[in-house]
Amino acid sequence: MKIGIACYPTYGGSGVVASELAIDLAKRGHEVHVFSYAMPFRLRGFYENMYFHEIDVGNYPLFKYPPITLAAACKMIEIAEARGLEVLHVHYAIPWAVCAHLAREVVQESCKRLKIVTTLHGTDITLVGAEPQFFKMTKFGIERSDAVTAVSSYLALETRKTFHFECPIDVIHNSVDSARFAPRQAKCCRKHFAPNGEKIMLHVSNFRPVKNIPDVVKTFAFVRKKMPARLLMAGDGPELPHARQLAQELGVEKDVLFLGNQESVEEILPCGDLFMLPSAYESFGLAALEAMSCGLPVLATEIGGLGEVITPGVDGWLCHVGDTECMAERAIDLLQNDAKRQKMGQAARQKAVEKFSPERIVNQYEAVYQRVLSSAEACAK
Ligand code: GMT
Repeated sequence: MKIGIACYPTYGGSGVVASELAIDLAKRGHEVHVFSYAMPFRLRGFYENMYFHEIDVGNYPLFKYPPITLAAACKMIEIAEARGLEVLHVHYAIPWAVCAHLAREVVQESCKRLKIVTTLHGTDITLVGAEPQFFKMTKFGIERSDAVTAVSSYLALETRKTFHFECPIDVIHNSVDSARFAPRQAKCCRKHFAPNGEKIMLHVSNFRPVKNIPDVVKTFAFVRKKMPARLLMAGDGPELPHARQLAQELGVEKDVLFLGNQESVEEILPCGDLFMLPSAYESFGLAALEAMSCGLPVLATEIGGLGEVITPGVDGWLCHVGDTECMAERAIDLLQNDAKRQKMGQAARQKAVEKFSPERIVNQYEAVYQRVLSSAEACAK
């Protein structure tokens, strides 16, 4: 198949999902064209059958705001016509689904069979899409797609409720490469981070407010009162300065290491004992899955799609949003009980390998592409 994939390039799960899918599809022999305004960070490297098309808005002085949506649609048209794209798979309804519909309207007759698959990752629906000014455009983007997929059953349900959307939504979870995200004793930098044998708690995110970063620090401060421990925080974003300040206020700044954006979190995760994701919302929680694949139990919130990733008492625990005492109690119990923690870590790894393998997930996306290509229906409706 000839497949176009549009996504955001920034640090975040949707770009990761889109990039890894593009690579796997190219490895399977499909011709894959990725559209974004910068190279997505997990796409780097050369892959046969894969092409990257940078969306360039130019710098025409008349434009106060460069028209990224039009630039993206123009790039899609150019490549759809030049390469005969069959499917445009867009990751986020806003703006990519809308760009894809515009492109389809414009392409030559020979490309009219171009099908549009929209994958919903969460914040497009729960935050951006439901904002009054974007609501109708997001609904349009979704309704005119030939197929819509969501990264969790929870998100599929939310989409139905928010947009009164009655068409089928394929639930296709995030995946993890368990060979890359794997427990690693030998290469681990544990001694560097915890030279005195302290236990290591970890958090990885883009430090947006939705990640509830202060709760990571508060939970750690509770734990630190009871036992020697270190907190590693990888990533960067608007909440980072606040987190530093809070660590200082709570007197734990010496034990909290802010690592900044890291391209290879798979080298850091195996050094830890426990992963924390206390988000206020999470449609799936790819960061949790990557930690599980490295053999770490996860402490997260009972929210969104996290219950589809973590089984409480088996491979982690879920607490109510904001309940840092619950998180700290669970953390202390696990950190003080090696056998229990290791058992949970093994269960986490096993689930990642068995349930969320890229092979399984890519098969599901391929099946969606095949279905839309063989269907005469123009829309998901
Ligand atoms: O979580 C983020 O800040 C990034 C965001 C994104 O749009 O890239 O991630 C979303 O998509 C991921 C991949 O499907 C999911 O695993 C994340 O749970 C989801 N984030 C939220 O729902 C907050």
